[in-house]
Amino acid sequence: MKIYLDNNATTIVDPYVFDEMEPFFVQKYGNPNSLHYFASETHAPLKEAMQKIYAGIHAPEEDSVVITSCATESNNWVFKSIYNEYVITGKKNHIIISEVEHPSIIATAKYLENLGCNVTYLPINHEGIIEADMVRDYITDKTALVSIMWANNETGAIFPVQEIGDICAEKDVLFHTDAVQAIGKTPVDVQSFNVDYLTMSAHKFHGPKGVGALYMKKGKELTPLLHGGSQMGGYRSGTLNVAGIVGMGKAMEQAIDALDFEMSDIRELRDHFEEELLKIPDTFVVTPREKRTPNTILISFRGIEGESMLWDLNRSGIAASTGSACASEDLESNPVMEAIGAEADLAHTAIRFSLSRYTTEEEIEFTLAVVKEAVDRLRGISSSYAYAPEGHESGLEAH
Ligand code: 7TS
Repeated sequence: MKIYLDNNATTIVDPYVFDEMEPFFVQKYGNPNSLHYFASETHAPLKEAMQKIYAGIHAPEEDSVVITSCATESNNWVFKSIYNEYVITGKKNHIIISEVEHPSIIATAKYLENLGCNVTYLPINHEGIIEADMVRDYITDKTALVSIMWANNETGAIFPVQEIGDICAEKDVLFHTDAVQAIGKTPVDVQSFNVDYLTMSAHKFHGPKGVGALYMKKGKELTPLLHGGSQMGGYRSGTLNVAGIVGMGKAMEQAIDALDFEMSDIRELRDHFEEELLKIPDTFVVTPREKRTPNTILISFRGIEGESMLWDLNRSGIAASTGSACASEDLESNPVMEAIGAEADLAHTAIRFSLSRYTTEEEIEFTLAVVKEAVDRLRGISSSYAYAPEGHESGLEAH
């Protein structure tokens, strides 16, 4: 049996999405900007796909959705655009982010710091959540942008974007949210709160890899990223990724259709999985379940290196993660666990299980049995577990 529980890294392409994309490789392969039949037969599918993306986030027609190659690009773009529009021009020079943003935000912020921008990295609280009031405390008249993710990819923690958006609007500061882990897991409606820019990625909601998007509210600035053509309103030139855009549109439609299922049935399956995992002694989960996306569990097994657990799981055909795939080739501890102040040995023991609407009960029962066996085996040979003092403080609360 092969079991995929790493859906925060990427997801299987929905078969309906694949079907919808397929004709655009060997049949309808025209360049949409050409002046013949091959071009024109792509126009309606592209328009329809864009409408589905707009509808998925409730974006009004006058706002912009610019297609990119991935969320990393969307995130880089917003930050570098802010640098161009505000920092170089001397208008403002400060950006606020959380210290648990995805590396595509943190690394870009650090890059801009080297270019003279001031960056504030807000800490998370003991539940792994950013408190909106903290954003207010750090905004100054030099703050150009606040960028706080909607849902954290490691823990699934949902951040208070509504309140943060209100604070930014009140202080006249631009607000960007990386909604990569929110789409398809919680309702996303850009008209229901104050947001200026929002990042998405198709492969996180059963769409293809290599296509993402950046939403931008009407009247906001964005420096063109790629020059040389008129595509995407001149913001991002280059021949359109027709199959990718069609796929992203269909994936968005499917994700919205499946949202209730995700928020009820998948949540229930996740909760059952987590309850059973927490029956294993010395296990810890940071963020309370009701404050998380319905599909994610980040759990620590004291005394067991995350990588050892992954090895045992992988041998049984189960794919999980010790955190973001972007960082997991080195044996670093989990960044969220560190940010929360967990002691180093516990930060190294975190395993992320992320479910999807394709995850079955049978897969979860099998995984539970494998995890229990792995815990017994690995604790049996773990010197750190054997020597852990009684009543050892974890820095975390068990849930
Ligand atoms: N933002 C968030 C919140 C993410 O979780 C990821 C990918 C990205 C941006 C980057 O997306 P991409 O479209 O550029 O690939 N996160 C993960 C992860 O948690 N494990 O592997 C990739």
